Amino acid sequence: MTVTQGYGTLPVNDADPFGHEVLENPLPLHAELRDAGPVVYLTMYDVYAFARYEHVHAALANWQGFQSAAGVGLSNFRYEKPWRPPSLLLEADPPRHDAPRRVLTKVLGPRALRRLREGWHADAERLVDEVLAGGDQFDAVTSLAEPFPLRVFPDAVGIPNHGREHLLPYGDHLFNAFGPPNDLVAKGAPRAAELSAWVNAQCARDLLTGDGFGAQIWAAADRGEITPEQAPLVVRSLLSAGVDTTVHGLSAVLYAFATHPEQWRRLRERPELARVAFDEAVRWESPVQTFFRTATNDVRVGDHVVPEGRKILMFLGAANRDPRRWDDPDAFDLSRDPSGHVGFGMGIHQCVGQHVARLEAEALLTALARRVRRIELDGPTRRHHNNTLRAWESIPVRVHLEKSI
Ligand code: OVM
Repeated sequence: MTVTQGYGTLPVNDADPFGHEVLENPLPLHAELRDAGPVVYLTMYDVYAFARYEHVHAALANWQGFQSAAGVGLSNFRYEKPWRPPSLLLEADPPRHDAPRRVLTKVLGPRALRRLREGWHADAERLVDEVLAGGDQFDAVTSLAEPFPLRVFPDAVGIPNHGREHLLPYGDHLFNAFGPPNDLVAKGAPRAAELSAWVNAQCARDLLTGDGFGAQIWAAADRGEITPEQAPLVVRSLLSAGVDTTVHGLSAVLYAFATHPEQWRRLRERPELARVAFDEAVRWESPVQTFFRTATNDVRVGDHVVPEGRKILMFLGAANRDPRRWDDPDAFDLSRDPSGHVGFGMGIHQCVGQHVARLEAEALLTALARRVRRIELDGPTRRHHNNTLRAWESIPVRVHLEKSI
């Protein structure tokens, strides 16, 4: 329900953005929120919401006015104890945020990734060969989008093999925990301590291989760029933000191609479009749908004021399909320029791992495009509901192979 649209009155909305109906299909709520005005009050959670591109973008770019240190979930760290020690990156502001950020910017930067490129492309070719050897019908989520990041990323971080099955459930719970304490959080709660303890244990220096991202973070501590107390938490950020996000990003781009055969043809003609395709899928699907910020002052938005200390929910997915910013926003289209989308965030917190994600996508898409002429849905898809992530549980596909390879 949307009421009170009179002059000077704040638009309100009674929907539950974390309810199953919205998680199954958030697009109608997104349109409602964008159209209601630049800021909307969400009665269910006593928080404010931005859903238009202009306002989401501006707020994300303004860390002074919209802080992250009070948490980027519903829980306000000014009043509530966080369920795990706050992230030094995601849940921090300058100046504390900056040293850890500088370290990861270098460790995950385009130059640093060059040494991984060849190996990841070969890994993608091998995985695609294995999957296609099993037949022309498979699940794009469980056969490609999940196994590929799990094959390359934990090795790149340098964690041991044992226990890697904990990574996805940990991430799923973490991203649920940014939302309200609903059934999705309750579902993950029984294992949260165990999963958290396992993840924390993988951040210790002596468990990490000598040449991975993890070791490089510890080397930065040796150089005094961060403290030895900060190093394990920075490694934890990789294990927190680097697995589920890429799995659902890859699911998004595979679903997009399975439902847009003309775009797949285009990619096959010009495989160098793989990276643009991935960014367009991140815009189109917004695997990370929402994060909160907290107002550090009374902030004026149009005729309204968001009071100091209050939470504002940033609808990244709604901004990424705002017709005020994008032509034909619901179209997945490789000929558009998707840059400027807020699917990776914007400003000082913008995804520091985005080059890693793009490299994974490029490797998997080019390997698939080499061998697959056509990819199409082969049965009903199923969504996976998460308080923060827009995710697929199952995307059954059928492929038509290139004959000569
Ligand atoms: C972190 C973290 C966790 C989840 C998401 C994220 C999307 C970062 O622990 O730093 O960014």
